[in-house]
Amino acid sequence: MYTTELQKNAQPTAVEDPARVAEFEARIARDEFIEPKDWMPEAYRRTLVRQMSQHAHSEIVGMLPEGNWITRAPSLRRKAVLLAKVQDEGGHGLYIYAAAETLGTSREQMVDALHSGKAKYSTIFNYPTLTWADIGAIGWLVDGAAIMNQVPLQRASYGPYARAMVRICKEESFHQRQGFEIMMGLAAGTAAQKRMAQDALNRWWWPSLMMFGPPDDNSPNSAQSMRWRIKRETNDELRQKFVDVTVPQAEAIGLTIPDPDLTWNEARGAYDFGAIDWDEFYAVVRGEGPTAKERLKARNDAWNEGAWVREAATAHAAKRARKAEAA
Ligand code: FAQ
Repeated sequence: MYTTELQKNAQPTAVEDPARVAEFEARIARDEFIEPKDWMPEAYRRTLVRQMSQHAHSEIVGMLPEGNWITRAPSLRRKAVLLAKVQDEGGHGLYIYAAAETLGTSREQMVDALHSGKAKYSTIFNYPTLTWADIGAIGWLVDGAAIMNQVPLQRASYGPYARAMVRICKEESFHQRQGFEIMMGLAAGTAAQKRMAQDALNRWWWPSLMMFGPPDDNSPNSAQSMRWRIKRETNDELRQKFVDVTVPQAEAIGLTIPDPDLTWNEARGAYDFGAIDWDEFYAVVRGEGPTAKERLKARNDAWNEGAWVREAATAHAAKRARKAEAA
């Protein structure tokens, strides 16, 4: 995959000055933000480019499953809200691409990796949106999971990433509520509407738990990312928190989490939940998800069809620059 290749192709770095490494680590220990012009170990830079580019791609590809429903939203209000949400996701992608560029990787390189199919993006966006209730389920569960993961990233050690997350989390919080409101309406509606809401929950629940990544004992990047304070909580810790806040929400609207093993564990003060199908997760990561080909084609088509806009904007900018020079 892309990131592994990036690491393989990297030139062996000169041995890093131990004094600089020690100073960097001391800054991390003091919880200082690392800024673009500060010295940082090459491996830290590569880890950030890996995670941030995957994150930005997820936001952009994440526009597609919901975009599918803009023309079919059941009312003008729902359409306006969904349109605004999908635009927000595009904005999130742009903030994170811009933050990742401060590490010396160009937007073109990142976008090329996505369009050629080399880059990873979140598994969750390789599932289809079959009914309107899926839009509710995405807002409630997918944005809910995204917030759980992104709140700690507001304190990630790399300043531009952490600051991008502050605004993103505010917007994601609105997205989560709009999704829950859709589900609440459907669950309190006709029997057919409630069935539709339950069906969407059944299909999106397990993929939402997979969003948090592999279990901690099989997460090759976690330990180092935690040491560098890029990640502040592990995949399993965040997954557990998500289950614990979401189960009571489902109960409040009369929907059932599709997990026969779900039980409240008094001693842990947390829910025990059933086994996740990690074979499915790794298959989706490998690009075998139900809508993987469709998503990649949609991104490539949008890029190719937008070529004339990029060319026109570049020509206009060049004209303005020439005028400014002549003045
Ligand atoms: N999908 O060692 P770890 C959103 C990969 S934004 C695909 O645990 P790490 C907004 C991982 O990259 C959703 N691949 O890795 C929205 C690594 O591969 P690599 C995205 C996954 O980085 C809502 C390998 O497995 N959010 O939803 C996944 O320490 C609604 C081993 O894993 C972010 O990206 C996965 N689910 O932890 C938009 C948040 N999980 O790179 C529209 C930032 C793992 O070695 C509508 N990212 N992999 O080749 C993170 O917090 C972390 O990168 C994790 C993974 C937690 C995702």
